[in-house]
Amino acid sequence: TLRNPEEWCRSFSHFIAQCLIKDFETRPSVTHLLEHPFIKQAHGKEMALGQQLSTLICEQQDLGCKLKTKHERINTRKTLIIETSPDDDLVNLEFLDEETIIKHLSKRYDELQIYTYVGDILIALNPFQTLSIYSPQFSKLYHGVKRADNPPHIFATADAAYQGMVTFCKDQCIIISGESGAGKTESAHLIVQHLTFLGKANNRTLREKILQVNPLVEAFGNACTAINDNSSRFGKYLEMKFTPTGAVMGAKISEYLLEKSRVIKQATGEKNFHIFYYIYAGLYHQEKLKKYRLPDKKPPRYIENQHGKVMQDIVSSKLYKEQFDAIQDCFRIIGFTDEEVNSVYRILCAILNTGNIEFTAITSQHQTDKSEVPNVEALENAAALLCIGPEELTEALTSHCVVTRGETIIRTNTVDKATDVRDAMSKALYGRLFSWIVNRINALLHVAESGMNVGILDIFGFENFKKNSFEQLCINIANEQIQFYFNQHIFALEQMEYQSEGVDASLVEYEDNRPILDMFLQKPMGLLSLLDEESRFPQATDQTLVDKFEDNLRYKYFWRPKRFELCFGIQHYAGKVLYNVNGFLEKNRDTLPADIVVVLRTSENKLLQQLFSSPLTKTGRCQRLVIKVLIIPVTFFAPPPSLCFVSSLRWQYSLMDLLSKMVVGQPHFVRCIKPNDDRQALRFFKERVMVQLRYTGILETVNIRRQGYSHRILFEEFVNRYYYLAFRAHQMPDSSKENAVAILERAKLENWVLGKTKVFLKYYHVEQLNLLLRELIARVMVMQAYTKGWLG
Ligand code: AOV
Ligand code: MG
Repeated sequence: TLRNPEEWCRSFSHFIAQCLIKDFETRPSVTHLLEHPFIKQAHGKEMALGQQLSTLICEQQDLGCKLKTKHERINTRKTLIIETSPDDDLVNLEFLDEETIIKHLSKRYDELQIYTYVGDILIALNPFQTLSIYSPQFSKLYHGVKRADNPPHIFATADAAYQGMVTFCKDQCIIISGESGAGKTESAHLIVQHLTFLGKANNRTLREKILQVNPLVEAFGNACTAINDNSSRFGKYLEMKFTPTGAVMGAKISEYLLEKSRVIKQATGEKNFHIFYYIYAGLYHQEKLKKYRLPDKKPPRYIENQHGKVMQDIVSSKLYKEQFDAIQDCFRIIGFTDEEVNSVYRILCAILNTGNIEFTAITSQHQTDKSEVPNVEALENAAALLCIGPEELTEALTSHCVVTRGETIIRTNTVDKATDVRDAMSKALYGRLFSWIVNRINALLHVAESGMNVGILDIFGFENFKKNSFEQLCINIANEQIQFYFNQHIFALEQMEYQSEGVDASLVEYEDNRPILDMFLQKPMGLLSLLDEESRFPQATDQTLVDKFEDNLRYKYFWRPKRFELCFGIQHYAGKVLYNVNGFLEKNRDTLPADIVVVLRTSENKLLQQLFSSPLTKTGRCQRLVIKVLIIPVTFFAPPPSLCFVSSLRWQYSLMDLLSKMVVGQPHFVRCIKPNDDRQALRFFKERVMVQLRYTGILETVNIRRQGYSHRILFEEFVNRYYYLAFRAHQMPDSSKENAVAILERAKLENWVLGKTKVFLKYYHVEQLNLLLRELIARVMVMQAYTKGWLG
């Protein structure tokens, strides 16, 4: 039912259409299509359209000698060997154990083949060096072709998600996991890069905007840690939105659990969020430190490195200055107004000044709990940048209101209390500013039309430092959740389905981390519930908290070391971690005094007003961030249905949201592996890799991918989806088991299995079926265009 050539072009099987449009960009006339050898052949007889076309495109476009000599091994290092090999997919190996897997990965890593498949899962070894395998030429190579035709690549995963979305009109999600520094964030960037290529809208501006999203939010949400110079200190879920024909039309980003405490304090050898260094160096070079009321002799305390690094280190860094310019470009390209950007800078500089505010005790005969600000300049600077009165700010920092029996009493703050209030204000300002930036990006990249999306999940990786605190606990629990989600998808759900469908497939044993998750999340006696409960008692201390944990958590994954009073240990899926409870209660309470909110609301700065516009509770106090209980529907984790997932409010935006989003899409997994801890290229430490393979269950994954059937499709859905392959368009066959078999046989597939209600397929079957379908649709459409005379 096509009406005109344009429509034909538009609705032509996405893969083919894009290739053609690209190829005919310079000669747009439809009649020119006739000259294309592909069309000539199509007019002729049978052909494997997709395959031939991709070869043609490869030949015609100048992809450079590398791609032309696709089967020629290029031995110079740093150059990808564009040659497929039997160990591209570990599932293909005849003999398999841990040693063999390591041997192959190590050999591949030496040859700079950092990617390897385990069935449909991609293993990515961190190369710790720049590789030349992400150029536009490579994007073209990984575009709608059969996966086995090219070596494994992160682009192939992006392509699989994209093709899955276009072919089945189903949302997809790509889950990237791995420990800190393993390469998740880099992988996420590469996926976004390739998806923008695949979904190439004619709108170049949109593409550029989307590509600026990651650098911008990472400037605010990433920092240098002991493990990774660009460590993500928040979880990020980026959804790329596409039209039904697969053109990119927008993006949406969700943030999870920003590590706000970093603003006020960093562990030894670590740094604050990147943006603070960028802005300080940038303003210094633009000679604007004065305008933003920043000290020019000594960097502000929040970014002063504890190891005596001085002013010069920050301002002489070319990188910081360049990054500041880049961030300004990001803001501009995405569409922030100058006024907004200026407000953002003012708030950042206000935070830096706030950190410089000091307190000293006023001791008089009657009072010992009073404090004052000796360095008024820092306070005045902060107040001026925030457009609030300095007296009001001083009041809010050094005293607080208490309402008892309808009476308001003003109490003074001790030095410690005032310091806490100051830091709480800095954290709140930064946290809210970060959320505002994310929301603003979403508004600027907003798409009204409904479409489909590919989501990319990149969270903070599993962490185990010398000293681990509340932040590491949050990060590691989130990673436990991701591991659980992986296990559910790869093992549990699959095996349950074999049983219920009466399919005989040998069960693979795997390490189930559900008991550890129960220990954290169960109500009312899980670790998080206990923490929330203790946070409610004003008299509670870190000591009472850790005692409470010990008394209540009777799990083999929990222990209390004798030598360290305020510590407890957890046996996580990825290893043992010792946590120090110092500051746990305060961090969990995450309170912001109402007095601060009240004064910030008086600001004349529009952005600041917005940041603090959420309602106060009836008592006049700002709503506390703890002790609100949420129940995550158990359907997120299909079996078993008995468990309730409970979490405090600060988790509302993290795990629950994160998992609920992922659950709706078809998942694709990327497992990042760190080959060494020295961040050195070409160093493959067997032991280190072995540990990661073990705890991520790679060996078990190989087994289940080899024996198992990763795709289980209802007969009805299967017949609806693929009936073209065996029936004529007008036939509309019943969605019966027999018709499903007819399709499978016609497609000449082997090794599939039938259940009671579903077809059980290996991951490569689906790829084959989709390719056949695409070729067929393309063929039909070319023929239609001919019949209508558009091509001749
Ligand atoms: P992460 O996201 O997994 O850690 P990153 O993606 O930040 O780790 O990677 C750490 C570093 O490894 C990067 O800064 C790069 O130097 C290098 N790297 C990773 N992947 C590649 C690649 N494909 N090509 C070149 N270099 C790479 V964390 O966010 O700490 O959990 O919280
Ligand atoms: Mg990261």
